[in-house]
Amino acid sequence: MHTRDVELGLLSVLVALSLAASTQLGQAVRPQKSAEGHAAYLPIMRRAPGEIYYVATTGNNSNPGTKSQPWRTIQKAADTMEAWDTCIVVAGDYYERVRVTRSGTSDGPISYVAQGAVTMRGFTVLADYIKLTGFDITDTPDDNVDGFGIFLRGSYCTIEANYIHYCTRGGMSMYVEPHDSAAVSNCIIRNNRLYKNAMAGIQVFGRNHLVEGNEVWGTIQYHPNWANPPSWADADGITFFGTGHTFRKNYIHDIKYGDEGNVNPHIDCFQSWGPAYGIIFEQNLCLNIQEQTPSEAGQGFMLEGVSDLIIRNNVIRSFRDVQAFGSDGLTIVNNTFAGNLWLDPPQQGSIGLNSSPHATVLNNIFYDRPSSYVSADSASLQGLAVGYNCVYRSDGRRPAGSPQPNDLWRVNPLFVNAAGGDFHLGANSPCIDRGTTLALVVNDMDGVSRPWGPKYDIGAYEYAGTAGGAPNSLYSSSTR
Ligand SMILES: [Ca+2]
Ligand SMILES: [Ca+2]
Repeated sequence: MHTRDVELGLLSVLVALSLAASTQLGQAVRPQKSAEGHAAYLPIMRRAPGEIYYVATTGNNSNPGTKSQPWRTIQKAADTMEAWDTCIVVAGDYYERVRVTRSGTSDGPISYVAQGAVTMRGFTVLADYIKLTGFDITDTPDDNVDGFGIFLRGSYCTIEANYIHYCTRGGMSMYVEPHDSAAVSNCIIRNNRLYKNAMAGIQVFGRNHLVEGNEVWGTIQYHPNWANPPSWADADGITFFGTGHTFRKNYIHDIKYGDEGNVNPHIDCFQSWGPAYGIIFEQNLCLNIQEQTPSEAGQGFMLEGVSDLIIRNNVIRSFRDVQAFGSDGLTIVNNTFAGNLWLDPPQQGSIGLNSSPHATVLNNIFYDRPSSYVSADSASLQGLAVGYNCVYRSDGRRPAGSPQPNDLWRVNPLFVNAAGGDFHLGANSPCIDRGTTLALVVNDMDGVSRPWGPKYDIGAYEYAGTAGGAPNSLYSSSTR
């Protein structure tokens, strides 16, 4: 994944450089699409990796697609472009749904770039090595495929910096059968904003995707333009299936009970009903601290039939943090779970394990959790490792449940500003250097290396003296 990041970063540079080149230059030095080694072309490709086409609302599809004579539709570009090519879509309202069926190559993706505010009805991508950047997508049709802002069935695609809102079926879906099929793999979903879409901001299927830096809020169960919705629709942040994914630095917030269409939305920041296995969640911020009724309340993770998940360095604010049913091997380490005492009386534990053995719950802070911090049925006691957690109620009352080995039980973690939502550890926090060493936790919510000082801290943030403690600027709320 890291190697691929570097490669894609290089390609981004190549595309950026190509934007400065004239179309004529691009034509003159276009690399051959043969089986020959591409290394020999690198010096040329750095100047112009492919055609640069233009689309504008003032254009015409009989034009050559140059800057001075642009095409009228993005679909024309989709039906024309080949590997290495880029289309620049000039600002305007296109009101078209684009179907992408032509693939790029590993070293020459096909790129669609919005230049300014480009409003359109989204993409159905049935191809590999595609990049979509910067589109404003809404008003999708009432359709199980085209109803998503972006429907993606392909591999090695990059979906970046798009604003996808109020779409009839959901913000984005990578649906595939079986859910862990390699036919949809190795994509990057980064820095998109997904507002008020049906069911979920992002639905992830397939293998080995990186889902990073996205903001999801305002999801609704039922879109008014969805004629016959199923009875099982929820309003969630991200739903996930498949294997090998990393979910990092996503910000999920303000999916609300009582919003339009939210009757019984079962709101979770992350949900899966499997299969889903071998997946990492890190540095995400989930704000879902609300309840409709005592049994219908916001959750961090709702898991069923999943295995081998790593949940580390996240800040989760919800009614119940991780609810697991029929799952195996959940590793929940170095998170900060901050609840709210008005959510009394409690339901099941903050971490609720039902027929879910081999769980690990270490180095977490449970702050103002009215329920037991871990609740495990007899089947879930098998292989359960729990301890080194900090558990505290700000009203001074004894938390439900009982302390586990090496816990800081009824010890105030002394956050920088809990009331203001800043859960960095203050300089005098008793959680500093009180965690256990965990090989699979190498940094913290901010990316600070662990351990700072002699030992691991408890919670999502490692105290790093003057080097740390600043509010996390990654998560600034949208102004929509
Ligand atoms: Ca849900
Ligand atoms: Ca430390």
